[in-house]
Amino acid sequence: MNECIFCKIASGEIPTNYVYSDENVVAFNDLNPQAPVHVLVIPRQHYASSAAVDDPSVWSSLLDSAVKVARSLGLEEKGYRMVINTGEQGGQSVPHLHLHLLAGRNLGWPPG
Ligand code: DGP
Repeated sequence: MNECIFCKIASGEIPTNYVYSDENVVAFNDLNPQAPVHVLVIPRQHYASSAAVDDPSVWSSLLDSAVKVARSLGLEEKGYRMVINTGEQGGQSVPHLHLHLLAGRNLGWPPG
């Protein structure tokens, strides 16, 4: 966990411009954006993935924060997508729970 890149972003060890932050969550722009808006929302506490979450309040703070970010960026009218990749087949590459908030173009469905 000491080597977790998202823990370092959440703690401030890696300086990052937060789009949003509170006591439970930080949000910041994805390094490799897949849409004009691509924000990652993460809990400050380390969970390796969605499968590791054992406290329902993690979901309320994560989702509530993501909606706040969407509102603050004015995304409600045209819409947005929230994605949580989990595990190998889910396409997760960083083992710290994170929610992708994507917007700014028509997003295809189904995902690849
Ligand atoms: P996933 O594939 O769902 O685990 O998404 C991980 C995302 O994290 C991917 O879109 C790239 C992004 N990412 C990885 N390392 C960093 C980083 O150091 N800073 C930022 N801002 N984003 C990162």
